[in-house]
Amino acid sequence: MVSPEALWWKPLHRYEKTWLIVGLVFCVFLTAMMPLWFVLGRQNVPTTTYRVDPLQYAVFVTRWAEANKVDTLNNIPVVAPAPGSDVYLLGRQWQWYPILKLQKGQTYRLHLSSQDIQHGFSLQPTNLNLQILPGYEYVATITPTTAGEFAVICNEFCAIGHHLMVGKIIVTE
Ligand SMILES: [Cu+2]
Repeated sequence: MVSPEALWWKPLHRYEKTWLIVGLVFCVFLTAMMPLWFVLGRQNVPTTTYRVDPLQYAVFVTRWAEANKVDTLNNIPVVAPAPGSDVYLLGRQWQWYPILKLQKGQTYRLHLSSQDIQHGFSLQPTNLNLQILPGYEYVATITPTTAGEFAVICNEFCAIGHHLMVGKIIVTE
C-alpha cells in the first residue's frame, strides 16, 4: 500500500477560485429569482383553464364571431364585443380567428384555444406569451391600457404556414 501524497490535487489558482465563486453566486441568484419573480414580478397573466373539445370550440367561436362581426379584413371577421364581456380567439393552421376590437380601459375575459395543434399566442409589441393547446381553453382576464393595433404572432412552430400566422387585436380609445 502506498498512500497518496498529502497534496495530490493541484491547488486552485486565485483566479479560478474567484470565477467559481462568481458562477456559484450567479446560479444561486438566478435560482432564487425564479420563485421571487413569480410572486413579485407582476408578469403572470391571471388564467383559468378548462377542458374543451377542439372542434366544439371552433364551431362556438365561429358562431360568436359571425354574430358580433362589424367588419371583415382579409376574409377574417372583425369582432367588436361588448365591454366587459367574454371574448374568444381561436388559433389554427394558419390563422388567428377572429380579429378582436377591444376598448381601452375595459376588462375582458379572453378565451384562447387551438383547433388543431399547439400554437403560441404572442402579443406584439408587448411581452405577453401564452401556450395555446387543443383541448384546453385558457381564460385570461385582460384590460388593454394602450390604444392601437397589436399583432398576434404564433411563436410555436406549427408547420409550413407558421410564419403566415399573424392575427390582430385593435384597441380603441
Ligand atoms: Cu401556429
